[in-house]
Amino acid sequence: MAWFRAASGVARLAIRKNLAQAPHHIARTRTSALLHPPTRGFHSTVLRSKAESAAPIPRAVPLSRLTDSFLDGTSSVYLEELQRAWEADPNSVDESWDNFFRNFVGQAATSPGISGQTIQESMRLLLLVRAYQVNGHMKAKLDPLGLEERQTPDDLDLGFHGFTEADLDREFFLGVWRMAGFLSENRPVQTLRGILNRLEQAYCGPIGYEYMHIADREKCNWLRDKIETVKPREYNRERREVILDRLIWSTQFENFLATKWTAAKRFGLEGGETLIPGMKEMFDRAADMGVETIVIGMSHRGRLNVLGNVVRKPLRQIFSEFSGGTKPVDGENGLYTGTGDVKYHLGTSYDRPTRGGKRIHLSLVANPSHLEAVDPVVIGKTRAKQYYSNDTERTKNLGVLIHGDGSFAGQGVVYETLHLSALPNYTTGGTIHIVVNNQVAFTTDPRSGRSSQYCTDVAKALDAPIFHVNGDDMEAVVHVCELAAEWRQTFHSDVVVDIVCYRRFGHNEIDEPSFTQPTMYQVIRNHPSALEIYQNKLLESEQVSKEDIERIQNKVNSILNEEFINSKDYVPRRRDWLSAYWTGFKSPEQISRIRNTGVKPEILKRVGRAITTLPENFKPHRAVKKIFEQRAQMIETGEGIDWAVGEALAFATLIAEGNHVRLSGQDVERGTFSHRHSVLHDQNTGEKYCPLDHILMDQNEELFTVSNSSLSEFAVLGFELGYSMENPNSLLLWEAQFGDFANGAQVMFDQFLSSGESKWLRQTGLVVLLPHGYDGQGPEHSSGRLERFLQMSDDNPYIIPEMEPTLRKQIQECNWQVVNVTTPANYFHVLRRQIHREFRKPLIVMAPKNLLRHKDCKSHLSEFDDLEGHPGFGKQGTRFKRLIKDQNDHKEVEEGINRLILCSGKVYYELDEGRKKKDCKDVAICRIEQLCPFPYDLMQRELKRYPNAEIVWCQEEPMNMGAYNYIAPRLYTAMRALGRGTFDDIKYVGRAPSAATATGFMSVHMQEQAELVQKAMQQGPISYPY
Ligand SMILES: Cc1ncc(C[n+]2csc(CCOP(=O)(O)OP(=O)(O)O)c2C)c(N)n1
Ligand SMILES: [Mg+2]
Repeated sequence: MAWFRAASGVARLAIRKNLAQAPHHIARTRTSALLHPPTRGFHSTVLRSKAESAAPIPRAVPLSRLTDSFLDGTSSVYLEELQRAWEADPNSVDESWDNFFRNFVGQAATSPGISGQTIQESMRLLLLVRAYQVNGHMKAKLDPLGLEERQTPDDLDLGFHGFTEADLDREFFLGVWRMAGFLSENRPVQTLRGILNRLEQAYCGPIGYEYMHIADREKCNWLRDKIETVKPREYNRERREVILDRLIWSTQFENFLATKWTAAKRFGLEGGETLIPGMKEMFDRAADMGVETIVIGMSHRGRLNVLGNVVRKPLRQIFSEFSGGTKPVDGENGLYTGTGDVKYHLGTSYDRPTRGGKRIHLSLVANPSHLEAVDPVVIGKTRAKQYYSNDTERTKNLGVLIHGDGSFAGQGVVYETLHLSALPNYTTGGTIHIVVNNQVAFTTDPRSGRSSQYCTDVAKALDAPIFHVNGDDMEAVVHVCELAAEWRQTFHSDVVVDIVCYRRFGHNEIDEPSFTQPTMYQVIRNHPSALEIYQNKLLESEQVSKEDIERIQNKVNSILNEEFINSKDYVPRRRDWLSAYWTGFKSPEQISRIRNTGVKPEILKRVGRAITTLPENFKPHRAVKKIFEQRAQMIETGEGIDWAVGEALAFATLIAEGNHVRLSGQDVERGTFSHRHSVLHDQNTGEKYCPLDHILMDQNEELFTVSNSSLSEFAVLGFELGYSMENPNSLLLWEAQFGDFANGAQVMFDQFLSSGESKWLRQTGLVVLLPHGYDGQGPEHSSGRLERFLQMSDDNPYIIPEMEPTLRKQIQECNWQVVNVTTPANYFHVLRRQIHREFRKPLIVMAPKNLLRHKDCKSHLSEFDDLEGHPGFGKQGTRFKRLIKDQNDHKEVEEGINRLILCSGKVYYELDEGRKKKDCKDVAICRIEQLCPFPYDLMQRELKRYPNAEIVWCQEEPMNMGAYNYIAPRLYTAMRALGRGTFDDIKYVGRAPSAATATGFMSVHMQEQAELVQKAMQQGPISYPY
């Protein structure tokens, strides 16, 4: 029977092909629209001439005299064969044919009034139903302004399927199908008019459903069942009053702000006010279905309304911010306010009671102006909440993103974020996306803003259902919002609600929209508000009286006025910028103790063994086995610890202390440079083994997470940033494949990482690893763009801050730390330092490439421990070394040193080798391991040590790159304070300024590298740059 299956497969393919061509029909119609003006509604289209129809219409032939196949209308053999096979064994044919024959054969003949129905008609009827399911949304009445020009696809025409008006009152046998929705009803015989009415009502009303792109049959059936219900949606009086109340709040809130602050920018929601009741109903439904916490991300439009009415930020606070901002009260300790941000960017979080009597925790994440950049941050934060609340099913913590139509279609990070949605280490069990689709982006029409039919089309790549809804239809908005919550809680995947609305005023309150959208705004001017429309509807239904409406309006008005009065004496509470997990953490104004980061030798040995031991039957790759044997040896002897082991020891010791460690980025499991091998693959079974999962007994699977990411920088970095902000007891790292690729995530650095604490008082200890170093790999893989991070550092180059260890707040007061570390032990300590302090600060690491295997880039295990007298042990104990002094045993003052070379990163090893080769005994080399904030104290210690030395900054980067421009003024400040010369006394050795980061020719690179080492070691004084 194989051929039957194959044949039916062909038939199925043909049907699918037909359906899949739907968009092409639309495209074709668009071109032909010039010849044939568009017709709307089915009555006019059924009368189209045959010549106008897009597909050939098969002739009707009774089943008994069938000579045509239903597809090409020429032969009955195929069907009869199929029927015979089915009669012999129903399982021998495809399920769809099984359904067909079971429903059709036998019954059609006996059903009254349908004796003339042909098998082709049955098939065409099914295709018609299908067409509505696939394309019905194209005919839905989505645009409140009625301005949208859309072509109705051909396959929604009766004529296209070979029916005429004469068939409308004929009864047709539809069959009883094993499929949810319309076709599953027990009404196998219906008139064509009845069938069409039902389809129009389900698919072409105020909601346009796009779901037939979803491959999963169960999901489609679930939706079909909800969409094709017999009874139209109805809310009872109580529900309607609640919805009305919420719509009044939403509308009055904007009106109130508009009257009190006429010229203030607030990016009002007018025209899209139904968003607020929609969101609230969505959250109530989500809470009914188990959601306890919602993390929200959104941009400017309606943000204040969401803050006030959904998240319930106190109105008095919002109003106080409008009247000039919430300044701190003088003298209150710890009331750090940072630089602040405009009111429509601030975030907040509150507990809100729900309709069902539960409480739900809502947080709106602070966001920058850069549209959609907050998306991955919200998702990362949601994922972190799931981890910390042990929400393994991901049903208690939900992420909700609100987008604009222009930005959803235009910003690439939307796509990058969507693609995280089903990845095991990034999924949050589905995000609900709401698009406030006001059909304009600033002054740009959709026709200039996107190439797709809908602004939401990008989500189709994900199999997410998309519900387009007319934003003027309050109850339709509520319906899809609830449906979205149900979908998310049922299928744990993304869903999109597209609220098609309009923007009543300009882009902001002082903008004139008629400059660019005159006709649209003529319509808008005369268009009633969603509230007026809903009030009229309720009055007509007689469920709500005029008095009821007035009562609610008066209540809302009086609360708004009361809050306005209260806002005048509003005193900000101590900023709760540190949520529960952050209790006890210090603000930049409070001194935080500097701690040691060395670890007891026995713990180092113990975790060292755990990370180098593999299960007995595990068969790693030969080369990996060798690496692990060498690692075990390093731990045993304490000799020659390399970069990867230093890093693994940092992770392992932090895990042993109960911290969560998560490293993500492209290919981080093995490591781009094949050095990390944090996940091993059994060469026989393919099974994976991650040694760092086995530090503790019964270690939680996620306590250590290392994960290869999708090939995105922007979204993945944003995700990790959001994740890191949830709980300080975690080391979160994002690694770029090569440092230069981090520029794809530049927005995250500019808008969040470098400035988030200052703008929004949110700390993060995120670590960013950027492979950097000049190895002759060409212009693209040499530079992590160190200069950019340094340029964004906010430490004042001309002021030396308090450097006394017990009073030092230098790092706390700086926006981030930038390091270029040169030893495995120092890398270990800088990572551990991220956790062992009472504040959190981003750490940018220029990560090495050739040092990963460099013979001299090794540390001894004693540099990691906390034993007095051991090499890492300084005055206070074992810590990260911000500056590494010359490795020759120099005394406190070395008058014989004629040159002090200051450098950072791997060039140190080349300089050291050059010095040895030339036996330059009068040259000292110091490594500045922490560039930002600048280690003034240690720098001055070294300057004093070498009173006669010429001071040289040596870097391998071109002069306009690397650390030179950052170091020079700070070094000068340090020198000036010691009376040690001027700016001109800082000699530069490095590459000349350049547009490209590096040469593409290996030979040129080698020559340049040799020259700079040679110059640094030259006999006479260095005259460059003059
Ligand atoms: C990445 C980015 N580019 C440009 C802007 C400037 N800008 C602010 S709002 C806006 C229009 C947004 O349109 P849409 O997404 O439809 O939202 P709406 O304002 O219509 O609600 C633009 C271009 C921005 N904030 N971010
Ligand atoms: Mg818009």
